[in-house]
Amino acid sequence: MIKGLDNILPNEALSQEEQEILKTFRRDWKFVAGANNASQLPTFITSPEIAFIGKSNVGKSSLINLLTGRKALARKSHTPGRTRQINFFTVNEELTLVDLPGYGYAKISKVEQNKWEHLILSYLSESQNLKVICLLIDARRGIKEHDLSVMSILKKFQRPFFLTFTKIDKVTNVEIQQLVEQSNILLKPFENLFIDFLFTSARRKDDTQRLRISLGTYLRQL
Ligand SMILES: Nc1nc2c(ncn2[C@@H]2O[C@H](COP(=O)(O)OP(=O)(O)OP(=O)(O)O)[C@@H](O)[C@H]2O)c(=O)[nH]1
Ligand SMILES: [Mg+2]
Repeated sequence: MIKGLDNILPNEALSQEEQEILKTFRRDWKFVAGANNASQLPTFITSPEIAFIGKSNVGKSSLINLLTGRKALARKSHTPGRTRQINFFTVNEELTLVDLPGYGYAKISKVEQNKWEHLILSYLSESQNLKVICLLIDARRGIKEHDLSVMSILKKFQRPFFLTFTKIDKVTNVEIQQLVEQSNILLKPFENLFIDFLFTSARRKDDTQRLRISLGTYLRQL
C-alpha cells in the first residue's frame, strides 16, 4: 500500500463485514482496568480480548495506540519496562485490547521478574475472554531465545498467536523477506498455534486498516 493511505481505503473495496470491523475500531476506546497482580485481573469484561505480548520496548503500547487511533491511550515509553501492569482497553463492550508488561528488561529485579511471570501466567491460563495473542517481535532483531520461551508458554496454554513484526520502518523489504524465512523455521514446533505474520509500523501507519481487518476477521471466524 502507498504511504499515507491509512484512512482512505475506499469503502466499496471492503466487504460489509470488514466495514463493520473498522467501525468498531473507530468507536470510543476506554481504559477499563489495570492489574498489578492476579487478584486484580478484571472479571467484569465480557468482550473478546486480543493480548499484546513481547520484549520490553518492542512497541506493544505503540501498536495499541495505532490500532485504536489514539495517541496516548496506552502510554508509550522511552524507558523500557515501564508498562508494569496488565492494562485493558475496551470499545463499546465489543472488543478489548490487553497490554501486557514487557519481558527481558535487564534492569528489572528478579523479584519483579517473578511477579511479572506469575501475573502473565495467571492471565494466560485463566482468561476466558482471551481469543488471540499478538506476539511482537522487533523486525530489526528477529525471534530470540526469550521469545521462543514465550511461545512455549503459549503452547502450554494452547493460545493461538499472530507473529507481529514491529518497527518495519527500520528494515528493508529484503530484510523482511529473510526474517520471514528464518521465522518459519523457528515456528515449526508451534505451527498448530501460529496463525499468520503481521507487519506493523507505528511510524508509517500505512497498513493500519489491514491490521484491524486481519484481527477482526480472525475473531469473527472463531
Ligand atoms: N521506529 C519505530 N519506533 C517505534 C515503533 N513502535 C514503537 N517505537 C518506539 O519504541 C519505543 C518503545 O515503544 P513502546 O510502545 O513503549 O514499547 P512497549 O513494548 O510498550 O514497551 P514496554 O511497555 O516498556 O514493555 C518508543 O520509543 C516508541 O516510539 C515503530 O513502529 N517504529
Ligand atoms: Mg508498553
